[in-house]
Amino acid sequence: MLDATNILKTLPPKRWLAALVLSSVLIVFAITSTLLWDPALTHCVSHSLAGAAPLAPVHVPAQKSDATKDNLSSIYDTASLLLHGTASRSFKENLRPDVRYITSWPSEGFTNQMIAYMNLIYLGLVTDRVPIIPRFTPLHIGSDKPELDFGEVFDIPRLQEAINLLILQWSQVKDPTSRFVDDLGCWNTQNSVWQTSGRHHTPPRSVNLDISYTTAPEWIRYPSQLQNPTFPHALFWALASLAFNDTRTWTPQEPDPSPTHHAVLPPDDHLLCYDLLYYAGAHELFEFNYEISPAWRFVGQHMHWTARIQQIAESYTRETLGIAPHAPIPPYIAVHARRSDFEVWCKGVPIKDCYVELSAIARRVEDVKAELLARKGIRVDEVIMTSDEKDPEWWDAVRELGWRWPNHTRTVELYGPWYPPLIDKAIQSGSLGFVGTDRSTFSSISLRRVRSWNDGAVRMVLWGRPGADDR
Ligand SMILES: Nc1nc2c(ncn2[C@@H]2O[C@H](COP(=O)(O)OP(=O)(O)O)[C@@H](O)[C@H]2O)c(=O)[nH]1
Ligand SMILES: *[C@@H]1O[C@H](CO)[C@@H](O)[C@H](O)[C@H]1NC(C)=O
Ligand SMILES: *[C@@H]1O[C@H](CO)[C@@H](O)[C@H](O)[C@H]1NC(C)=O
Ligand SMILES: *[C@@H]1O[C@H](CO)[C@@H](O)[C@H](O)[C@H]1NC(C)=O
Repeated sequence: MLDATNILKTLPPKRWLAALVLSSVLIVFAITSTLLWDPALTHCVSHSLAGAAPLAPVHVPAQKSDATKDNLSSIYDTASLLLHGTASRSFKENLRPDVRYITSWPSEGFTNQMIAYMNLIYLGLVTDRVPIIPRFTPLHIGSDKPELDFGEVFDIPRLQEAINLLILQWSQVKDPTSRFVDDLGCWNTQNSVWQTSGRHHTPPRSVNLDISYTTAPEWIRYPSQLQNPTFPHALFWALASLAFNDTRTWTPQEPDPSPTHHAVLPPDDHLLCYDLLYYAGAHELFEFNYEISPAWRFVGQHMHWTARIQQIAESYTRETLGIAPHAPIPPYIAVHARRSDFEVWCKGVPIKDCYVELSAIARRVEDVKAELLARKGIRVDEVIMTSDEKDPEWWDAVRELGWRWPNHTRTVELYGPWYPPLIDKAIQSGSLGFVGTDRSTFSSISLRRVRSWNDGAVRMVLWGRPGADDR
């Protein structure tokens, strides 16, 4: 890559001055054009260059009504810009020809789905398309459980404003009770690695699609994963390039027929669709674990809880700490001890020697306290434990440390099956110090929130054998 400093190095000494003047002019020009940059204008320009018909803006309109913040109905106002009307029988009836859309499907537990949707929205930014986000789907908590709208959890108006991109939910596009099965052509980004398993990702039941998949080219993969693929990670910009025609010098594979109607459809250009974006990143595997994560920095950190989730979590926090309903919440440290089904990682090590140890957690809590005192001059005494552990003896040991935990006895009954972990996540994200369990995505995203939102002190505890966290 050539940048200003490299240009200087490659020139003979006498021409340095000229190059310096030239690069200064270029820098001034770059700064001026950045200052004058108008997202709406650039948007139109980039699309007219592509030779396509003029598109409706996918960005947040300049004159917003005052009612946008924390007002669920304003989400539906935004939909009126991007759809023909209210949720329809077939999604195709509702898409506007002058808007381009992008979508993808869920897999695994809540956090995996949240990461996949964060990546979907980031790819929406990268491709200038409106993301249509599926509901959270009960793949781990039992298929008899209800699906959950993204907008019930995350504050979409605030997100749209922060990232300057409009967002839709599938439940706005297609009536979730519609029995109509739409056909759609999508990219299969997983199969070239996990070929044998037939892992065709499916949308939530309420979206009701019959999908014809086209296997994406091999070069979407991380170079490091081509030879010895462990995880089917794909690169954001390689995925994005599938949305553009003018660089396409290759011929896509034949689409697989859809399972129900045996429709053979190339990947749709109006509603661009990928099977799964959980394994996507720019440079690192499982990139949400690292500060570099562009999906986190450009999207994830702007996915704040809805006011309702925030209020519920705060009332649980107050109850846990034993403070009055409207009293201010003191700074606290949150712990996430991920146990329950993590024995898959233990590989023969007995669970009692494998799972994250309380003594190791307690050491990291002390680290966090010390950092908060040194860095912020704040003494934090309160520690809130959150965990999926069921064993009452383990909880007795937590009590002996002087720590407390939210009482979820009535949470499912009051709010439904998604809420115990949601409330625990929101409690974690409100902490000034966070201690999580290594290899848990649940912990990892809470760690990111505490860093991005609260400038908090954070640690991950290692585990897998006795003394795993000794360092
Ligand atoms: N209520 C509650 N549930 C938890 C907690 N930790 C884990 N779970 C449950 O275990 C699941 C973990 O799955 P996931 O979110 O994908 O995270 P990961 O498996 O830790 O990477 C969650 O969705 C919860 O159902 C916790 O601290 N509190
Ligand atoms: C929400 O927005 C709608 C229209 O934008 C408005 O009529 C309504 O009063 C708002 N509700 C609240 C609670 O602010
Ligand atoms: C890509 O090519 C297809 C078929 O030629 C065309 O229908 C579509 O509009 C093109 N997409 C873009 C973004 O130009
Ligand atoms: C938790 O809540 C339930 C029901 O509200 C209550 O009966 C129980 O005593 C509470 N447990 C603790 C430890 O406070």
